[in-house]
Amino acid sequence: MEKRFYQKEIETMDRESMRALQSERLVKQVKHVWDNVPYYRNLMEEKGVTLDDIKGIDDLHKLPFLTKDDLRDQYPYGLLATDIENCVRIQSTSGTTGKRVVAFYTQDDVNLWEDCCARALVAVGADKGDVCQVSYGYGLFTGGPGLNGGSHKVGCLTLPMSSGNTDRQIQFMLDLGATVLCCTPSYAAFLAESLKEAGLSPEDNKLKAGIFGAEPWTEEMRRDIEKNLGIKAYDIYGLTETSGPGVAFECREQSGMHINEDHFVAEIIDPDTGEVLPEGEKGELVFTSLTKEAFPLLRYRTRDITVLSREKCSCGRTLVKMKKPMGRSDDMLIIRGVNVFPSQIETVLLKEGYTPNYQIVVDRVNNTDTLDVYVEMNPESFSDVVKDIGSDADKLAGAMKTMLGISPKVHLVAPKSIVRSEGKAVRVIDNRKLHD
Ligand code: DLL
Repeated sequence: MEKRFYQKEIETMDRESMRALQSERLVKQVKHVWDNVPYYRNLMEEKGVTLDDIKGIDDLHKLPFLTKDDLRDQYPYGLLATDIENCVRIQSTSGTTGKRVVAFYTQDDVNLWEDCCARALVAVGADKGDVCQVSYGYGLFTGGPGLNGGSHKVGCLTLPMSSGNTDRQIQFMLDLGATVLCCTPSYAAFLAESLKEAGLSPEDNKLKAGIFGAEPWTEEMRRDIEKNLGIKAYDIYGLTETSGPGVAFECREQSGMHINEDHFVAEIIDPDTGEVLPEGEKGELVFTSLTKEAFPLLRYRTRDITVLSREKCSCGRTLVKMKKPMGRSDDMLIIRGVNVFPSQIETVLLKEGYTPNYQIVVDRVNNTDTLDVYVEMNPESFSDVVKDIGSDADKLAGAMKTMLGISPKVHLVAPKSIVRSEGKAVRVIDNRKLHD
């Protein structure tokens, strides 16, 4: 019979036992942080919280929040909770030098992270004998390494393709008979199109399931990918700060992602007040790690907006489910899987001698994100008609690529031609319509 669970006892644990496990682990995790991370200990002290106040999961709300700014401030070692000699790995967020967050892992941390990814793979039907094509990027990005490790644990034959080189992806997919595909949803859609262009139909590949995440995607996109590749497409969620993919994963029911609650406790808060909201209400997702050695995070504000649900799931898992993230409470954009902040674009413009009058237009064409940046020229360069506007735009695009890691299309426009709004400037127009 097909295996349905990777760690059945945990994945189907009754609520009371899970809360007891979480309580026990939380107390230990908080002590570990208190003893080893002076920065967080200070935050606790400022809030008047001591170790005695944290007796179990019901006391979680007493702890102070951590934000991405804390992580950046403390770059690189400020939140490390173990000697660096005990660490065997770092991973980092996509984005730029200024915005990078570095996460550290001990061997045990890697092990538990890979278990989480293995749970996701087994939930979609992967098993020994499957051929798992991992087409997330390998390297600092967590997607490739995480699913690679999970695939090994399940016993699949792992194809560590990394992203890009579509011809080779297709060649291995077909020649080696890949049955499970792991990549971003936009790359899955692109692969599907490329197969079609090569005159291949869904029956020509052996794929049965795909695990797609790292960026928002819609139900329509899911249906398209399923039809064009002839597979079932599943969502997976995670963030570098909390280890990477596998914090939450979809099961056969395809209606939200089960959170690996034995390793990560989820709360939903009001992003404006920080108040914890009752289960079922929409708000910002906050995670507390329970088992991490090197880089534990207590009450980390993800900025992702979602809803939690404890409705019974037909797959038999009792782990709480989160809906697809419905946007973010900060201004971060995810473009082709890369985290982009409008402020980075502004920094480049100012550095290159432009005014900060700009507008970012993001769209999705043929399932690939596009990034157009409209920038007003200075009156001086505008009157200089002989100047080659095209080469100026290319130069600016190059500088932005260096900062962002992805190439925008830059359009230099006449001074004062970008509409000024009365309130906050509308810096970003996102036409991707990824959410209801
Ligand atoms: O994207 C980890 C990952 C890799 C997840 C592979 C799934 C698959 P970061 O680069 O740190 O880590 O970006 C984390 O990406 O806060 C969300 O805003 C967004 N995100 C991740 N998964 C999803 C998803 C990886 N399934 C940020 N749906 C998170 C929507 C997602 N957004």
